[in-house]
Amino acid sequence: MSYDSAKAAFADWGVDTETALSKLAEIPISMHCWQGDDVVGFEAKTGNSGGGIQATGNHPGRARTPDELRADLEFSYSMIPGKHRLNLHACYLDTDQNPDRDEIEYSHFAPWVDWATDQGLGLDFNPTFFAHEKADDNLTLSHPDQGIREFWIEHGKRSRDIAAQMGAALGSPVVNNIWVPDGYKDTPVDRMEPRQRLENSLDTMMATKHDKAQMLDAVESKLFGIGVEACTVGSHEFYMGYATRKGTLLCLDMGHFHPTENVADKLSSVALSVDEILLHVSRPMRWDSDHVILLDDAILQMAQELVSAGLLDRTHIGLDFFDATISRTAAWVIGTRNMQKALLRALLAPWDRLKSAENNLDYTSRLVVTEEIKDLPYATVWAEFCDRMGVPSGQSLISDLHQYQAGVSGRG
Ligand code: RNT
Ligand code: ZN
Repeated sequence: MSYDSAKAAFADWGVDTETALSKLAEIPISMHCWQGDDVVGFEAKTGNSGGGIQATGNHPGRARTPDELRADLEFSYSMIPGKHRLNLHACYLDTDQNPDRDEIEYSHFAPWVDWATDQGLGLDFNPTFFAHEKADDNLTLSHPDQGIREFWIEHGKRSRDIAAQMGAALGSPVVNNIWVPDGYKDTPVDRMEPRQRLENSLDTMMATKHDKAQMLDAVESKLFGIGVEACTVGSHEFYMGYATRKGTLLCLDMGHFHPTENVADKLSSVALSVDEILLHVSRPMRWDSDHVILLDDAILQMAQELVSAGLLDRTHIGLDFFDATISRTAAWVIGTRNMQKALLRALLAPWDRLKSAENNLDYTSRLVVTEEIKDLPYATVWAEFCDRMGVPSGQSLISDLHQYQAGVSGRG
């Protein structure tokens, strides 16, 4: 089908494909660096990988150095339409020095900023509160030992400073997202004191105010992790309250809730209490397994909520998955494109008509429309978008992905 025919098919439903395409071109996706190397990073490690997050698989081609990771990223972005962002973790520093987490400085990340400037990418950042001997108890900012808390507070402060300097250099605010693995394997007798300690540590860490044009604080909750099944200190209620009271962003990770919860449903509620939202778009399978995101109902509903509730302007879309059983660059490309495809579908829906049917309690018409529009030629509009942005779509994508993977599979 030609694009013009597709355009006419959507126009028949009152939808302008050109408006949808120009909106889609303006939505940056923050791609997570850690899919490229199985969440290992570039420091000399001092602890267990820990934190209950784990990449499984041993597909050849894992990036072992910042240069390899950047090469993989450049290829991946060249397969993804539009201009996007890179989400870095503090353990991905690029330096010959070996600073401990409480010694990191902006200079250790300057090569990333130079590269991002060169590539026209925005950056986001995360302090790394795992994979370190001082996190081996699965307690960091809420640890009963004051010295350990102070170590991690210092790491968090430095991360915020680094993020702010990155934002200043790039002229685009860097979201600095705080996730700590803190929790208990077995049922704790005291849940209050750890939560008070976490709150106090966060307050100390974030005492210095930064210009919102440079850096935005975000906090990420979690239900449970491997090794912290009984209690996570930074639960959803903890951070929902914290973000509301303190004015930070709230990060909703799609793998961090009960499996039957609909994370898309949370957006409109959260948006009434916090100014801005950070998403970690992910695909949990039975647990927080971080599978590559598909164009499935969960992702489609997320995109629909962002569009129908008018939340695109105050939601930062980040990805969080890691699969080491397939080509890591393909994982990035497929997952990021799926997020964009979901957004495109949402942008191509006849919202006025649907909302009007709903408000008139005409749920029959609503259902007819939601089901009939599933047959519209989304693929043709997506192919047009890829074409205009100079990236492949359809079967030609396969050979490009395979060819790149073949070139990196010899890495040791
Ligand atoms: C862990 C959180 C967190 C991490 C990254 C690496 O459960 O989802 O976002 O995946 O910080
Ligand atoms: Zn996450």
